[in-house]
Amino acid sequence: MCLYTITGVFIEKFSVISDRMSLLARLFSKRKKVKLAKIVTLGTSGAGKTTLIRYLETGQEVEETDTTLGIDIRNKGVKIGNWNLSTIDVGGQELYRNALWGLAVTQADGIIYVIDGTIKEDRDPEKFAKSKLSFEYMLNIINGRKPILVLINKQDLKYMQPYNVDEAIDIYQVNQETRNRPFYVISGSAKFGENIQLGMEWLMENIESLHR
Ligand SMILES: Nc1nc2c(ncn2[C@@H]2O[C@H](COP(=O)(O)OP(=O)(O)OP(=O)(O)O)[C@@H](O)[C@H]2O)c(=O)[nH]1
Ligand SMILES: [Mg+2]
Repeated sequence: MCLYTITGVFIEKFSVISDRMSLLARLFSKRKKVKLAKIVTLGTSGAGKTTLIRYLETGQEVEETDTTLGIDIRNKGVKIGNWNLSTIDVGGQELYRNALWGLAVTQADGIIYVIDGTIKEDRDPEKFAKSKLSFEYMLNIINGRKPILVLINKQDLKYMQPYNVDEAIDIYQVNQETRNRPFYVISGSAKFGENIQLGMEWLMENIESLHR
């Protein structure tokens, strides 16, 4: 009898607590779920990959950066909407390209390929050839479904007359149909954050549709 009463009170209290817990659970489930994704930045040395990541982390103009030696992985350093992004920033020097790019892209949900728009064929044919070669290298190592945001960077350096989007698409042959890939090409400035949000929105939408 006594045991029954105690058990009855316990059950009653437990059901009140569990009701409250389910209310909390329902409230929390209404909050947008935080999602995780991994972004890899690729491009020749000096193109602006690290600068771009610093901009995404801080939203502020980026001061000088050091060249990346090897791979710099930062966990959840970048937040965009309800996404937490881990960034895998790979050095663009040839040594790292050959040894590490292939490894890094296997981890990627999305790729940001940064091209220094001020590297032009007439001004610096050697750097230009290297820049084109690196772009082709990247396409050869990436699985065709992963979205690739291409940033034609350093548009703030007006006096250098950087390539615009149409010129870059033509020169680097960034053609969605012939290359059969999800590309999006933007021109902008990693240093000042120009146009970066637009590009990131496209990238996250495409990553999201792959996750569905
Ligand atoms: N004016 C201008 N300078 C930039 C921009 N993005 C990068 N830079 C400069 O370009 C140089 C190289 O930038 P990084 O971001 O270190 O280049 P990276 O691609 O990470 O190079 P590696 O680490 O060697 O592969 C630095 O002096 C940056 O300040 C930009 O949008 N505008
Ligand atoms: Mg770097």
